[in-house]
Amino acid sequence: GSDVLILSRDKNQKHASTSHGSAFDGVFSAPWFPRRIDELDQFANQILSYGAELDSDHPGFTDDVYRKRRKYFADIAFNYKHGEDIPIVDYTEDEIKTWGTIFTNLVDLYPTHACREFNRVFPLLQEHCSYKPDTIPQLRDISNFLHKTTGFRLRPVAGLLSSRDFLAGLAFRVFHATQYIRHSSKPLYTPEPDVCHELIGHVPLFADPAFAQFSQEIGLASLGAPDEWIEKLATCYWFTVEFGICRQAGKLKAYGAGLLSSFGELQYCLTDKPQFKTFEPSVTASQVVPRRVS
Ligand code: NLE
Ligand code: FE2
Repeated sequence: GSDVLILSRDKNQKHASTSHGSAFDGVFSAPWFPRRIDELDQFANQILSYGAELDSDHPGFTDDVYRKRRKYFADIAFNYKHGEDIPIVDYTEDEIKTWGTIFTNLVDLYPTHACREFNRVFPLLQEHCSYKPDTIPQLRDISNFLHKTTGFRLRPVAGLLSSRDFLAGLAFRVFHATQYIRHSSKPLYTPEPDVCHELIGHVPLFADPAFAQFSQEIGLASLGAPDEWIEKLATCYWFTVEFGICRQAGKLKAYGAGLLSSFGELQYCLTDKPQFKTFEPSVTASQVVPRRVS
């Protein structure tokens, strides 16, 4: 299973020591990384920014109701421990309306714009997981669905994680997901992840066995890796899982979650305006990311 990684461990130390066998008879020092799935709990208090601290250019910056709401979601995630049921949230009418706008616009584009794997899973989510315009599905239900399908699980996250922590989650088939929704003034595009991005953009492909495997492998490669490698893996992740486009039956199709959850981007990405580059891990890894929001 993916819950436990069996390696020698040296607890409570920033750098874990891993003894190597004959060829290298010394102690190799690597950055600390979780060996067990419940050690992911430690990431909760080392997030880069907390949910309620919005930048001044955020559409919800001057909206007190929205800020309170963000704080509420951040607290849920902050207090969450591995193995607990993810708390069920009562979304407000306003929030459901935002979800509905996004959902309705996107479903019309999927037959022509989304990759085949996405289109295969999406109807299952509509059928079994309340994917519809008037309900925001609960992370708890989706996590259970994914766990039965590919062993992936969701874990609520209070803010931005470092790339290192985020990728380490994937090694255990854990996807850190936000639970709040974007501000209602800008439904069709947000630069930061929200519940729509996670559930509509990411979840369908985490239910695909090959994609789930690929995602876990990026995570495994990250464990204990030096910072420069983390940066490269995160960049590969960005240009595939987040913004990847593939060719199927001679046509370009989106499979990146950042495209699949944004009406504006999904339309734009298959026009002749964006610059397309072939995925070559060693080259892509060094590509400059214009703006990164994890
Ligand atoms: N642009 C995406 C959306 O509007 O859903 C979110 C991208 C998060 C990396
Ligand atoms: Fe994402």
